[in-house]
Amino acid sequence: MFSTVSLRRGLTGLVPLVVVLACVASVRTVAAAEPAGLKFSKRCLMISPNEGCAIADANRDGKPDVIAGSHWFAGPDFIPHPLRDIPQVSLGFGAAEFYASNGDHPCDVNGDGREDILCAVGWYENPGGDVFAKPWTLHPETKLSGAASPFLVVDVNGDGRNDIVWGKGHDYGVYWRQQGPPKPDGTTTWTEHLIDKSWSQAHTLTWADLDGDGQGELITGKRVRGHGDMDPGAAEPECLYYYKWDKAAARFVRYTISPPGGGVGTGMQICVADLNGDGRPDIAVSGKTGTWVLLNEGK
Ligand SMILES: [Ca+2]
Ligand SMILES: [Ca+2]
Ligand SMILES: [Ca+2]
Ligand SMILES: [Ca+2]
Repeated sequence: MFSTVSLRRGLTGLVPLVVVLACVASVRTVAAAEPAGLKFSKRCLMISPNEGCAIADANRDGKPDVIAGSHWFAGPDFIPHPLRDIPQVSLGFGAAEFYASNGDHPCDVNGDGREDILCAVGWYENPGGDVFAKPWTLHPETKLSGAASPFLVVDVNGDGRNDIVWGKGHDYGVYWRQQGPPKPDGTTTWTEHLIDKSWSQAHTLTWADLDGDGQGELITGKRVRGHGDMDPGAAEPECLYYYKWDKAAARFVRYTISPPGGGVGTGMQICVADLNGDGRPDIAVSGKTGTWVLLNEGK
């Protein structure tokens, strides 16, 4: 039960050499920040310019593998195998104009049972019936500026209305936007709440139940040098966190997966799957500080 994320390449000339480190025993346990959370052991598989990764059973042996850039890594030991040649060139990503909700969660904004489309300019209402024949009405209430890709559509506070969780991909700030009751004309209403503004470049987010309590957690971290060195905080250290919703306090609480300067940052995707078959969801990320697997050791 692991998800497959489409492969993407992140190309930059900042790290000129591909260094495969999979056989090097670089495992160490990360002490979680307070309050005590899950512990993760982490391992760097490769340092390369690649910023995309996927988890899939590449060799069909029933064990999930990590695929990132020029190599795939056979689980559960993540032995590297060449996959393809990727020129070590420097390219900039074009500005993303379209943002998607996390495909693991329904993005029905207005609760009519039909999945809608959210993007930077707002949300497009699914008209129902033949969706190719009818116009989709744009609702600008959910317009986001510089949002992460993807951002998440999830009912954070459990009130039956889907909310939005998003980060600023090239600035400081991770937020959730709480959906309130609609106006009589159907206009959706939203209230923005800050989750964390202590680090920048939350370029990608995902949502998964890391601790097995049935509630999903927000997982995100710094995409190191997301726009070269142009973004606010670009020179600050890489980090990876999860945020757990505290129902009683009605806020997110942060837990550290890998602390600032701990080597682990994000790129374009955060993959979650049980990589070692122990029942606990693990994490794979790929960014300018390397391709990493983070094994969930529980509390
Ligand atoms: Ca496999
Ligand atoms: Ca809600
Ligand atoms: Ca959970
Ligand atoms: Ca596991």
